[in-house]
Amino acid sequence: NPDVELVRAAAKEFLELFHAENPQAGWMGPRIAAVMREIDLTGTYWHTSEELTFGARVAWRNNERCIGRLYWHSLQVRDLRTVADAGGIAAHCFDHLRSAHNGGKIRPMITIFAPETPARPAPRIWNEQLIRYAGYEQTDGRVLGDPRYRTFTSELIQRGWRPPEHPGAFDVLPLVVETVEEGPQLFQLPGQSVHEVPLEHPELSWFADLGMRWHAVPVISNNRLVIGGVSYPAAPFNGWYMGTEIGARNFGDSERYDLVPEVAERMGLDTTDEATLWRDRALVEINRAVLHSFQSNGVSITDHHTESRRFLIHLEREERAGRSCPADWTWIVPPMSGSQTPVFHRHYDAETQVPNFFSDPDATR
Ligand code: HEM
Ligand code: NRG
Repeated sequence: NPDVELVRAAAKEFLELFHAENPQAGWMGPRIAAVMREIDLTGTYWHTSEELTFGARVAWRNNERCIGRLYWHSLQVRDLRTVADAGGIAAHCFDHLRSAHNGGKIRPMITIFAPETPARPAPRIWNEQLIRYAGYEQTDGRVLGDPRYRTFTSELIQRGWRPPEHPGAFDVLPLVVETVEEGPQLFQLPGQSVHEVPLEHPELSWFADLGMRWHAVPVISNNRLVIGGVSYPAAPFNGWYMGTEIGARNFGDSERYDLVPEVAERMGLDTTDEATLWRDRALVEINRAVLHSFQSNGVSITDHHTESRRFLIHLEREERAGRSCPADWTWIVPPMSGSQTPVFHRHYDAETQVPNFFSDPDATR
């Protein structure tokens, strides 16, 4: 069976890496032999909790798109592989949000639910992140809320989700957890799990009147974690935000909250002439507001200059450890002031390494 051969090869490669980097774990010979027997019998195998923790950390270390990898070794791993029912998964996701928020001092964390096995398909989380805002298509064709989730929002409504009586621009969507036995199940997030930061600007007092806000913790919930030939489709993880993700993309993109024209208008800029760089000037102020508001609310956040410098330190450390560090320039370079950050001015290794996280189109509808 070719599938089983692939699992055997991937398991062997991972266990060799695990033992090479964890000499205290003892000799790998007996462990590899036991895993090969287990794969022959069941088509898969069960990681020890040390293997699981190491595998999740290395998946982060290997992810080409992430600029925040300097702290890969500090990832906290919650082993919840025995949880496979929709209600249990939702409840533990809400715990994850509370515990990762940690009063504002955000902890990088991953919760790993039941793996894919030949005997039983793994549970899945449909949402791209645990906290996402609804996007409602209005009669004039405009969208109230986050246009990125317009289709997802209408599907949830069809499946019985009732939006608030007065829909707003920041309505938190319910979590959808699917298992083979139960099908997709919807869960409203409890208030204590949703921490948000209202936005204000350090100088422009009218900025607060825009009524913008964003959630404190980004928990990506639709990536597949793959370790040594074992696949964990439900393994939500978080770090903290880099300001540009919110200020430049979520608020700046014309397909998202599209705030640049309105802010430029309120700043009194000449928007009839591109050469005044009104877009750039407004974008900077939106990003200042994001960093300022998170900081004054005591919520962890990083700016793109600091994070770029840290990433270069990470690259140096990886090189010193004798490892290549794959990176995708198009994801690493921040979406504003790229050439002002050191990550812009260099090339990166490109080949994909495992363990890793894979964007999983299956998991999102
Ligand atoms: C992507 C920063 C922690 C895994 C990204 C991106 C940024 C970022 C800026 C690009 C996002 C985009 O352009 O949409 C950070 C920071 C962290 C952090 C500042 C603070 C600790 C983590 C952790 C993990 C992780 C803990 C996993 C354990 C990833 C992955 C992607 C990513 C898989 C690609 C996501 C995708 O394909 O959409 N990160 N990250 N990051 N990060 Fe990190
Ligand atoms: N841009 C997305 C989040 C992507 C991942 N970013 C992180 N990940 N910082 C957004 O919601 O804007 N993380 O694990 O910290």
